[in-house]
Amino acid sequence: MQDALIQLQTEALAVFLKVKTLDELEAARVEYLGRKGRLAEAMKDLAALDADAKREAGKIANDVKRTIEASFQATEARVVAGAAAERKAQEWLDVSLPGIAPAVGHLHLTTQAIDEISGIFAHIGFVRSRHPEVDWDYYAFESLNMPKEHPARDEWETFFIGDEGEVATGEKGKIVLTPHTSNGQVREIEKGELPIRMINIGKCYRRQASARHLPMFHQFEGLMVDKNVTVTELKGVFDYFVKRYFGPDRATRLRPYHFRFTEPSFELDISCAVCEGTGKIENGKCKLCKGGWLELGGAGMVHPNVLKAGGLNPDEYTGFAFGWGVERTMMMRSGINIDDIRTLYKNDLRFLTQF
Ligand code: FA5
Repeated sequence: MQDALIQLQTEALAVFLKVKTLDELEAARVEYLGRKGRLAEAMKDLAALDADAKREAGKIANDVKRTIEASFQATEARVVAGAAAERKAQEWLDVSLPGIAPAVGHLHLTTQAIDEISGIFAHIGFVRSRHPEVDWDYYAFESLNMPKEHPARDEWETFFIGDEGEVATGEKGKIVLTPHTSNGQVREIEKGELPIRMINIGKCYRRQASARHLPMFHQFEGLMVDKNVTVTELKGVFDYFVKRYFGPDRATRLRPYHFRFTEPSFELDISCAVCEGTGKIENGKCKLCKGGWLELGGAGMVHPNVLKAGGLNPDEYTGFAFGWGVERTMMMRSGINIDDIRTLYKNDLRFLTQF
């Protein structure tokens, strides 16, 4: 019995000496000092001894227990101190070293342009509004004087939302990804808060992809509706915007055009900065423009049928609207010289970090 106890002690001390982690320590404690551990097992054998032998062996057993417990405590102190030292070494930080500057990004150039454009219109009282980018074709076409099946709709190369080949329909017709921000016109008029000075900037989608076309792009749509609004106000707002955004030397002109939802309709041109509106450069024709003018976008006086669709009496109210592409407008000003408009959205940092 005594030999067995001494043997157990020798073994336990050797095991504790080898312990390196808290997990190993716990396993060794359970093995030797646990309620069902080796020492507890050995103590059970005491019961079978006679009184003298029991007293003698009991004394030895208590000594062995104290020795193993002392070894456990010393090991625990050693392992805890070792773990702390290791953590300290790992977490050590030289605060005197120069820092690593995090890479700071910036807003995408389209977002910068949107902020600037809305700021310019805010100065003349145009309030930024938001209208759905997924909408019923009623707002994208029908309310804009383009009845169902009207061929004018074709120009908008529209994406329809569908489910397994079936075009989804709702309360007000088929569901489309808005091909222009003009869907906001009747939605804004329907609010019934007059006069209206709205600037609606949003994403538009068309089934187009080329060096000059993006399948997803942005437009900014202006709408002014009040009593006695005329083409003069349209021209004034256009002039104001062009001088603020492109510079005080740029001239503007309206060119007759056709849209179903404006009457009369115009294309708006601005004078070319390269040839200063002359169409000529030193050794010939200006390559950037057509005869001194660059096309910015469409506009016109809101068609009476559109005012009616929004619940207004066209004999009482008039208005103008315009809708221009953010990306094209921004590229025209900055002179960003890219041969493919899709470069804007390729997420190539070599391009984006330049702006
Ligand atoms: C329209 O979308 C009319 N809703 C504009 C309008 C509004 C007219 C209000 C009258 C009154 P248009 O299809 O021409 O018109 O598009 C307007 C502008 O959006 C274009 O001049 C161009 O700058 C931009 N744009 C059109 N399609 C694309 C495209 N796929 N990628 C990039 N820009 C585009």
